[in-house]
Amino acid sequence: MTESSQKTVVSSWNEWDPLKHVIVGRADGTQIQSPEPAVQLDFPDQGYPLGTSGPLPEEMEEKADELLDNFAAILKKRGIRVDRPTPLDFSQAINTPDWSQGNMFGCMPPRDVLLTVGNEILEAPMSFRSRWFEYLCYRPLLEQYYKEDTHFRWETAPKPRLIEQTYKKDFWEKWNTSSEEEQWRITENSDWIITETEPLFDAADVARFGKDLFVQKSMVTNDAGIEWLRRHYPDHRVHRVTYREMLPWHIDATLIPLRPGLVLVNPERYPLNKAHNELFKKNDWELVEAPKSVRKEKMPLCTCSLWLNMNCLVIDPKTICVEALETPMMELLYKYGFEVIPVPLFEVSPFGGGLHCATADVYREGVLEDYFPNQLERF
Ligand code: ABU
Repeated sequence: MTESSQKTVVSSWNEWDPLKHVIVGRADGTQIQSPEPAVQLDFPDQGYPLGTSGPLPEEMEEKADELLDNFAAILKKRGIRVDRPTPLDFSQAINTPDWSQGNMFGCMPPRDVLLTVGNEILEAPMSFRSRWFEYLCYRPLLEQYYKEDTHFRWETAPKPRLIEQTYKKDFWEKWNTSSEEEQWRITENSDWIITETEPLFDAADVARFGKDLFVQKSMVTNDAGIEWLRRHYPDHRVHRVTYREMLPWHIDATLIPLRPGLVLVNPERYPLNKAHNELFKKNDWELVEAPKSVRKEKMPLCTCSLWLNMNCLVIDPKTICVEALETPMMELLYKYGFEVIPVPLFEVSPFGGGLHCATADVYREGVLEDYFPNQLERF
């Protein structure tokens, strides 16, 4: 059967079951967002100092789209059905009754917006005003899946107000004038920009391990958001996790499940709760530390870290996509018996991430399983 003749099935319980259908993002029209409370973008050497906004340069966008098309072609060649979002005009200003925002962001990282758990795809709230309408890029696909798979549960989390009270007043001023010691103190208390006024989370702060979901509290995910997920998935165990990382956003360069019993961890971002590693060990999981990236410098206009070398896409428990120049990561994975598919994607990073970020699962063949039968109390 060719990938395009596959029947539409929405189902994915974890990050490693055989991938059959996926969404790959697009770089088209991505913007440096105009000022908003959730984020501070300051690229003075690249033409976008603090307070300025506008499109990423055309030649960067062309290259990123070429790489994303190539990634989609690699997946299709493996028999995986690939769909693509429909970009909006991200340069347009947007309004809700509560606020106005000068422009939007883009639709390169579907992983940030769409959370697939079983036969459900959930549209995440998002805490950036510039990303409030990003779900619209995926609506044509979700509408299609809804018609074609009668078991598909299409869900959206409560749309947040993102009003003044959603954000801590003067957070950035305090952060920018704090000593490094003080910044680590803020980090260890997870005292980030967003308040607990309303539930907020990005889908990319969730790592899926069957019955267990690890959800990171971060710059874009608050405790109210984690509690919302806990109530929304009553048959799952939702673990709130934090790591020693300044200004964290998204768990997928920190904790990457590779297959049952094997998880890739970031050696610099250790968990702040010791129950985290205890739970893995109590259930015979091996935690393997990621090597550093071969890159010494990030791409211009990039808000992601160099740890995107960890941001791999698992195709099945024996096969994995890794960024094409990241040979130390490939060598590590060879040692664990993986077939590695090298995929060039570094130039896509300014558009919102790496291989995992650039995708969202629609269908992985597999069922809900319990990989952590030995639980800890209060975690
Ligand atoms: N969206 C993944 C970004 C994580 C990181 O920059 O480390």
